[in-house]
Amino acid sequence: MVSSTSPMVVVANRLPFIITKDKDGNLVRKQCAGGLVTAVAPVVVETEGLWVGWSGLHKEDSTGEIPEADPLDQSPTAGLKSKQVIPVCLPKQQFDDYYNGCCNATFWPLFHSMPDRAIFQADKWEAYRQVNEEFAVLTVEAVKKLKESNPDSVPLVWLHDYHLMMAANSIRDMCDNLGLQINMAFFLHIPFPSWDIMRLFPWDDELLQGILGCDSVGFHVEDYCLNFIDCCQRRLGCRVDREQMLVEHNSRTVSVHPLPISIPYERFVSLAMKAPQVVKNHDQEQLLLGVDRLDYTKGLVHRILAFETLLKKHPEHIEHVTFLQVAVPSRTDVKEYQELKEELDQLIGRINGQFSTPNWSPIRYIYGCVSQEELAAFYRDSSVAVVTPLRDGMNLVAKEFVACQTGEPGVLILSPFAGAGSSMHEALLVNPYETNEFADVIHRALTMPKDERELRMKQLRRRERERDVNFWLTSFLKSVKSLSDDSISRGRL
Ligand code: GDG
Repeated sequence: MVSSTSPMVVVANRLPFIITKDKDGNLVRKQCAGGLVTAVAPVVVETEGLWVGWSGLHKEDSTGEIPEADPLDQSPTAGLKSKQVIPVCLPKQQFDDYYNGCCNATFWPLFHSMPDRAIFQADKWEAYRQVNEEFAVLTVEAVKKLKESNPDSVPLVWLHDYHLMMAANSIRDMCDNLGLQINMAFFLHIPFPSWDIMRLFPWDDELLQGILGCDSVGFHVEDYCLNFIDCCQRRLGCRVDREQMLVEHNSRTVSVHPLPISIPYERFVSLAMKAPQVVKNHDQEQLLLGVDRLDYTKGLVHRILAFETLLKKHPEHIEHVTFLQVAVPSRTDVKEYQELKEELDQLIGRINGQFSTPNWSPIRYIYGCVSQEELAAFYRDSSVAVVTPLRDGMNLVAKEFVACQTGEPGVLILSPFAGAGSSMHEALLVNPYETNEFADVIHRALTMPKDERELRMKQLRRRERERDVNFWLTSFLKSVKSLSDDSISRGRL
């Protein structure tokens, strides 16, 4: 039976920390503060489980050694001993073909319903399959290790994201051959596209079968679940039950679950309560905020054009509103991302040149990563957060913003094309492609009466507090528990 005490093997593209060398050449852990790590690392620690992933080093530069945590380390991974970490080390070229060539050049745009940007290349797909095989071999090693120390346990293997959609069947076959009983789940952090988009991928049948190798499959929202079920039915001819969200494949029944990810809510609240003010504003100046990885799915250009339209339509905001955009460098070695950065630099330069006055510039632009403390202060001190991706699995920034709104209540503007849009009903929803309407919505947010802001923010905060990242994790554990309780794998449709 699966419970939170079943030892867990988390398998993700990356380890929960990066391994680098300090100035003396010693290996050290560098923390990555993502929501996934914060939520899942403690469960791996608690269940004495294992984490399989890429360490940040290539085979050419790695001995496979994992440093222990620094004794002063307070992060969620501090309790993770080096023997609980299984690093995946790949030759640089193979990693590049898998990661840049297939994950980011094919699946990222395709799954975000931007097929014109997707590249389909047989050799990159082959590299993806080989790397997934490598992950599968190391995952089975992890399962063996857990079984040695606890022979009666049924480990729970949890595969994460679009990097690992082809590992499950190999893991299952190898475990079956060795007589090792496991439960296996997959969670996708990005959208799952409709059949019309998925069918463009030349090897869509293999991919779907790859995911169906798991017992349980999770997506952020119901729409993505239904897209997946639809693809399985139409491409593979599977029998499906949309109401119960079940798919029958190879005499097994796979259960599908909407599991909306969230944030460590209380952590953001306490960061916001403690953080000093970092943005110095003139009296009565309002701050609009955008925080994103610099990625074409995040709709940065559309947002800035809407802000320009606002300044033209409502010149009363000139010198009274500043737009602060934090853009975290991402995939900087990829041409498309370099071009997007160029486009943004030019656009922001043009708008600042056109509207700036001696004491004010409309856009403050940070190209880089700020600390989480600073980020919490930005969230807290902004009047309006503009979270308007063209497409996004969930979007955690929207949730972090409301958690940090501990002072004067602000307004969240949200795109309906983010997973978060399907539950954060009190946000102002806007289609980022409709520039004029978008500008009007920003104006409405900036001029919204306090009682309306309060009402909306209170409800948004209550929902996010109740449905935080622990709620997500508990829901996931419940979904895999019901799996073994119902013996779904014997076929129930
Ligand atoms: C993928 C899916 C899904 C951003 N700037 C800074 C910074 N951040 C942090 C934010 C937030 C995270 O990065 C971004 O999370 P998102 O959810 O917005 O987006 P992706 O990175 O695309 O994540 C997404 C997510 O997976 C989880 O399943 O929601 O849809 O695409 O946590 O706070 N953090 C710091 N400095 C910054 O400058 N410290």
